[in-house]
Amino acid sequence: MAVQPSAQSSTGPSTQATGQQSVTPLFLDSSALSIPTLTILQADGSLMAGASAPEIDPSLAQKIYADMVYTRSLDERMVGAQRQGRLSFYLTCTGEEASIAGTIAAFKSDDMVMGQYREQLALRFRGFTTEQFMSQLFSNIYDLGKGRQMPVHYGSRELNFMTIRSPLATQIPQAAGYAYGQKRAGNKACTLCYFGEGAASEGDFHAGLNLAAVLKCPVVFVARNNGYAISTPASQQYAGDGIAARGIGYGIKTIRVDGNDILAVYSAALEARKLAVEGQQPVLIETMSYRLGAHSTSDDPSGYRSRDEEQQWREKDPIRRMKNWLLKQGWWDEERDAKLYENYRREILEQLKLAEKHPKPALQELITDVYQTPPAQLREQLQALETHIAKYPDRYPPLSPSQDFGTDNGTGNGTGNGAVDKEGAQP
Ligand SMILES: Cc1ncc(C[n+]2csc(CCOP(=O)(O)OP(=O)(O)O)c2C)c(N)n1
Ligand SMILES: [Mg+2]
Repeated sequence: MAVQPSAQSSTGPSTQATGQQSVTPLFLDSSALSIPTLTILQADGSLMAGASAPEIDPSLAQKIYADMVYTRSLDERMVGAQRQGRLSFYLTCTGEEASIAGTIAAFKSDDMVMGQYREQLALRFRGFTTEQFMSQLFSNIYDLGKGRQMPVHYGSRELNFMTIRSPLATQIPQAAGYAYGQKRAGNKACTLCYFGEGAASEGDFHAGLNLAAVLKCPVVFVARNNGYAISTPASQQYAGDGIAARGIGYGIKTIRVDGNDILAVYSAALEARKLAVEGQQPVLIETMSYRLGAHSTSDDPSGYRSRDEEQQWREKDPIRRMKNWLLKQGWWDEERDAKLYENYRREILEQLKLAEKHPKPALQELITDVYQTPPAQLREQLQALETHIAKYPDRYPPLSPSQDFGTDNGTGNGTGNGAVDKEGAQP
């Protein structure tokens, strides 16, 4: 006999199951859930039979494409710079450009973005300049983060892009909470939160999704399923049906899309934002793609996956697929394409050369902007660091000249102690 749920009070927790009752024990497995993958665009740039492209302006389509090309160029150049010993570390978005471009393009500039570390394209879409990328990567005096973070941990208050943090999945409950704030403010903005399928194994993923579902927070979660968490393939990360199945489990509207298909990602993201803002609820998009590059410049994928596998995915390149569609639309040509790559390469190289020559922030910057008046132990540590660097000067890069620390003026913007004013500064 089926167990009957107890009667519900109007205020008590809901234990009422939905669906039909059964009179024999029936255990469900993942076959009970069949999650389709939205695909619109084929490799040759034509649409799938019966599919239609989302409404999109030629100029927006061209911008999306240009930003994808920009990110690919930036990634190639910066991996090269790391190999030359000019940069300590880098992470690419290579292969996943459509997952980022198609989502960010569907959101408004006052929507908050919380990324993992492979979403530089979202920043670019919002106007982050090459100079700003380089300043962060080289931790120079113009870095908005004052050189305190590892490379690729970008952030921009102006562009509503929350600073990237290293501990995986921490952005997920933060995004739920931030979106709850947006809901309470009633400002019709939402939060766009990116993470990898590996990060979805963290407890924070479950806490964040459940929080967002129960409190009906306007947040769109984008799970970039790129097949790997460093060297661990997705097949060793979970036994269920990807990340999408979990969204449904939490009572969140969920869609799975071909992450190499810009039109599929964009149309899903447009709808997702609408559901989040107009319906005041969370949404989950799982983008199925592949991390074409190494996990980071500290990784070598040849030890854990085959060249054949990489080649199969290279053939599904999201940038080439979009270009083929643009060409078919008559919105692009080969001459413009060649120029675009050439201009980006030149611009990135020029800015790289400039950025690496600028000094690093003054040491005192390490302890500004946290406390109005830095406490004694921080001052002591700074003093010890200064003594250490003075002893081994050739081991450290040139720093911006130290100023007398004096008393902080309490502005909390790092400009009250004589350090370089990076907010307003231009090289
Ligand atoms: C809490 C925590 N555990 C482990 C790590 C080390 N780590 C950095 S990236 C990564 C893999 C993440 O994989 P995924 O979420 O799929 O993102 P992808 O790199 O594939 O984009 C791991 C284990 C970390 N940064 N934080
Ligand atoms: Mg991954």
